[in-house]
Amino acid sequence: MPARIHSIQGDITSLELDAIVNAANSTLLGGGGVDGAIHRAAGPELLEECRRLGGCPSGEARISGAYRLKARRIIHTVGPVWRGGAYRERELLASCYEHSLQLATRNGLRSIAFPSISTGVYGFPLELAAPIAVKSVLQFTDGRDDIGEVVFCCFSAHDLALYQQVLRAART
Ligand code: AR6
Repeated sequence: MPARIHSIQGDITSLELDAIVNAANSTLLGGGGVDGAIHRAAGPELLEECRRLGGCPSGEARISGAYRLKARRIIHTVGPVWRGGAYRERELLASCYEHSLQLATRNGLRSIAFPSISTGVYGFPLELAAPIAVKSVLQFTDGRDDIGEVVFCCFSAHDLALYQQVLRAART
C-alpha cells in the first residue's frame, strides 16, 4: 500500500500519530515556535531527555519519548537558517525530511507528521520549502511499505493552501 501523504491545518502537538517532528535548534534544548509548543505540551521530562541527546547538527534528526503528547515519539530535526540560498539550505532541508523518515522507519513508526521546517524563525521562504518537503517525502516513501501516513501539519490557512497546491502539482 502506498503511503497516504496529505496536508492539514492544525496544532501538531494535538496529533495522535506514531511520531511528530519538531523543528528544533542544534542544542535540542527548546525554543520558540513549534519547538516551544511541543516542549510545553510534552512537559518538563522532554527537556530532561533532550539534555541527554547532546545536540544535533543541521540536516540531521534525533528521537525522544513524547511524554504527555498523544503521539508515541518525537523526532527532533534541525532545519537550516535561510541565508539567501547559497549555503546548502535546500540540501539541508531535504536532509531533515529524509533523516526524520529514516529514524521513523528504524523505530517501527508508521505514521508521522511534519511541521513546515525552517519556514518560521529560520526564515526559509515557504514557496521554496514546501516543494522540497513534498519531494523529499515522495522520494523516500516511493516503493516502500514501512510508512503508512505522512501529514504536513500547517499552522496557518495560507501555509495549508500552498502545501495543497504543491501536493496536487506533484501528483499530476
Ligand atoms: N503546530 C504546527 N506548526 C507550528 C506550531 C504548532 N503548534 N507552532 C508553530 N508552527 P518555527 P523554524 C509552525 O519558527 O523556522 C525555534 O525557536 C510555524 O508557523 O517553529 O524551523 C527553535 O528552537 C512555521 O510554519 O521553526 C529554533 O531555534 C513552522 O511551524 C527555531 O525556532 C516552523 O516555524 C527553528 O525555526
